[in-house]
Amino acid sequence: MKKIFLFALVAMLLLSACGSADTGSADGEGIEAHDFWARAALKDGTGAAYMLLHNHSTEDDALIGASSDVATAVEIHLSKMGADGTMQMIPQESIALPAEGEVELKPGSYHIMMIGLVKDLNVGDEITVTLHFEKHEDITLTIPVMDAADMGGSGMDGHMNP
Ligand SMILES: [Cu+2]
Repeated sequence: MKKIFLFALVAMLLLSACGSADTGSADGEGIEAHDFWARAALKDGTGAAYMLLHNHSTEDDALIGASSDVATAVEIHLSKMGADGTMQMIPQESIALPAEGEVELKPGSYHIMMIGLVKDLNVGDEITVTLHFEKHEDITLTIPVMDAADMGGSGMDGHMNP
């Protein structure tokens, strides 16, 4: 009995760890952000946020920026393996969101970089990040802070991660 209860509790925790924000209308229009999370990081350092962006509309769109009150600057980056075998980050002006397509922001690839954190981002905290799009209205997400090691992304962005 106790085992079953524990299993249910773990399942509940896992479910609650995954965010989803649908700003589209009931007929599945618009842009949706799924499975967003941010890596734990220290004050004055850099943090990163990841998510799946789904463009349900029949029009191409693009993520053109993001803002958050937890950092002095927020940029869109792409991590890429350089010729010398080290991970490099290249600032992006935008990420294309093709009509009826999806783009994954994940460790080792696209991410939202938060530079100059004004506070520690501890596992279990929640941060507010607003996404800006070329056409779609802003989407504001409440993003849970997770341990990157649990998300399969430790140290993959070329940052000095703890
Ligand atoms: Cu970065």
